[in-house]
Amino acid sequence: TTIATRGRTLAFPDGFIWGAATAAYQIEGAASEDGRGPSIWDTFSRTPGTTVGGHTGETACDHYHRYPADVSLMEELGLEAYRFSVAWPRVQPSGSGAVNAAGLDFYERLVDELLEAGISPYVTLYHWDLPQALEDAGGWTNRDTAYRFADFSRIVYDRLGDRVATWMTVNEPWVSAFLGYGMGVHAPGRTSSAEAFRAAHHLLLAHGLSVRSLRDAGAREIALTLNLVPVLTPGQLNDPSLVLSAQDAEAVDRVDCLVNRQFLDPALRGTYPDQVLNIVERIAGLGHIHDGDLKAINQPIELLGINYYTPCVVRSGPGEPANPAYPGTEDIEFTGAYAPTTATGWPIVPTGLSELLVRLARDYPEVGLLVTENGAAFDDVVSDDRVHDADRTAFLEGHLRAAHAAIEAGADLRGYLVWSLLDNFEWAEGYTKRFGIVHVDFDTQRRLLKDSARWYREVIQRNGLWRERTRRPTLEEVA
Ligand code: GBH
Repeated sequence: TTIATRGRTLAFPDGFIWGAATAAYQIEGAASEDGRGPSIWDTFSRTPGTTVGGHTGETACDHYHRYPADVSLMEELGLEAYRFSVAWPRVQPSGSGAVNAAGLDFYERLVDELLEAGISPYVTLYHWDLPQALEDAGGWTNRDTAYRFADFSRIVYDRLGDRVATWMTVNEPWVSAFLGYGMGVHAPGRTSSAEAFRAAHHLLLAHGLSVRSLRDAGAREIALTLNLVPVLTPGQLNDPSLVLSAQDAEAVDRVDCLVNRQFLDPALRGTYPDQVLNIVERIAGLGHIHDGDLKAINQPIELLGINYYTPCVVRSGPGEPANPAYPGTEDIEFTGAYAPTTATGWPIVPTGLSELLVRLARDYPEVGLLVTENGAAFDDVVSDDRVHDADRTAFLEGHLRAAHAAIEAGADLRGYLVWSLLDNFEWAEGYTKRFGIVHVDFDTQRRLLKDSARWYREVIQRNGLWRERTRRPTLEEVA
């Protein structure tokens, strides 16, 4: 790919897609309206001690009622694509069988509103809000859930497939499995490593079965979205060419296998890495992986969705206390990084994105790449109806420069979707962490464009960045 660099613009390829993303439970609210059934996130967040401040998605951004105004905002920002998720319990209140017409109607209205505004809808079919009835039957530890998901996918496709071109199956199966069933900090709040591995496999199976049923129905652009994580040692953060000791190299490889290749390899190659199989066998046994599953999971897809926030920094042991999100790494130390962090405490490492994209292009050359989430929480301050979030703009700019570098190095990156359009219900953090480029006042539901949104609008307009870095904020502005 050669990229035109017109004058002072660092241009992205023609046709590069600019957009923003959200997820149903994080923005919709209206949790018990129009026949929506309960999801595991309703149950979990209503359980004392699970979310900061006891916050729930009961009202969230009230997007269920305010979607026309929100689409107008997107139009004002010049978004070309909007990635949202469909709440399974809105469409099938008990996860199987009866369809709730009002649920499908809502997504149809939203899609029509987007199309009228000239914005392409990118539909995610599962962003963590499993119908509670399915959880009561074992949730993602139950193989049957994968088949129910394929049915649900087909129901949504049959209603919207004539208007929606891009379909995404499951969002971040690693998070669902290991934070939901292993570590217990996400719904359904279970804490079993064995269950986490079974859930991971069934989420992959759900992806494969869903691709199959979407494809049979005529879908042309299908994606799997993963949280992908560059794994490296503290030393490599400072010097990427550093040669690692055999023990450190093995530690990096094992964590990479668990968080990245456990999902990439089955979906894109039809295999599990041996490292993963060894750990799964030891912790969960292999009985849940049936003959033919890897073939079912390995369906051709057009796009890989990449959610990138921060790298994972590790070195060889001692891993005390053990990291409950990574079973099988008791002899590995998760060190974190000495880098500036966002409000969630995640180190800011833009080069992680370019490394990731270049590596994916090399190791999985068949699939197109799309950044489906990238963004950051900061402690925004509203004054005089403005939010001067220079830190967020700098974060986004740094990561877009990294994305641009990866394209120049040959990565087939098709677009970039910022997380998130709106401040929203940030899962276990409740409303205390704001990722939006649009500020939301959760008392009044008033929306306010942050400075980062105004900046993003200009980036979209010029299909690129400025060659010279945006002026750094002064100390007074940061204070
Ligand atoms: C995404 O998940 C979700 O798809 C989205 O719904 C969510 O709102 C958004 O990110 C922001 O959280 O503590 O340094 O080890 C992100 C998955 C998994 C990314 C945990 C950061 C921990 C980093 N996250 N990971 S660290």
